[in-house]
Amino acid sequence: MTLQAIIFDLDGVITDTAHFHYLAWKELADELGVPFDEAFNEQLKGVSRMDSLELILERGNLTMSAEDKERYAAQKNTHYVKLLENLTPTDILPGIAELLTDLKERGLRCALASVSKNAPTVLKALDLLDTFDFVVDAAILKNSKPDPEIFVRACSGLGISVNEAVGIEDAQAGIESINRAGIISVGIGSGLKHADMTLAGTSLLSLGLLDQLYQTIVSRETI
Ligand code: B16
Ligand code: MG
Repeated sequence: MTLQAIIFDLDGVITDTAHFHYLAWKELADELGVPFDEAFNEQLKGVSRMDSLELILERGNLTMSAEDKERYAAQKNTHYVKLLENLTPTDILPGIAELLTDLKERGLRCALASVSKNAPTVLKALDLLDTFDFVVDAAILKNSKPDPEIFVRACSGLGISVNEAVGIEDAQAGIESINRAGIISVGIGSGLKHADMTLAGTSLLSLGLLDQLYQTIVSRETI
């Protein structure tokens, strides 16, 4: 078996929009009087907009009508989209452009597995819209990460099986999603559990390293 594709998370792997999500949620949480910090924000990574709002309301012991939830979620999104206006290709995280070029040259494919409905806007701002062979449509997802749905869909979209890919994520929910899909997982950042390999930052990523990880795990499993 050989490695056929790399599946990327967006926020925190391709670019640091994770910080923009943080700023937009923080402003809303402050308005609602709900304590909000980086540690709590970790729980929102890879979680859909509405599920994120539910977690914030739960933390503040707040209840509100479905109508108000829609309004607050839209308010957060307007702020987030405003922050995206500053995004340019220089915001692609270190090592990612090189990795994308290398995998194309080697004939491998790549997919994007982001639960963000703004993913196409972000890719456009980064000038990466045509780079990905398949982008999972966040609008049709039934479940946020850590459910494996998004990574399974990414493999189906590429026409490969889950044991022919490596997935890269910066959030714990994302690592769980990759693992539950049966895909080899690479974590970016600190404090991540259960990843097959963890790197401190995207600059440490290389196709050689991912291929080596893949070969090591596949050969171990076929013994
Ligand atoms: P939107 P990912 C996720 O993207 C973010 O990590 C998460 O913080 C955000 O709430 C979610 O997208 C939904 O984003 O509000 O833009 O639809 O990590 O899966 O790339
Ligand atoms: Mg992420």
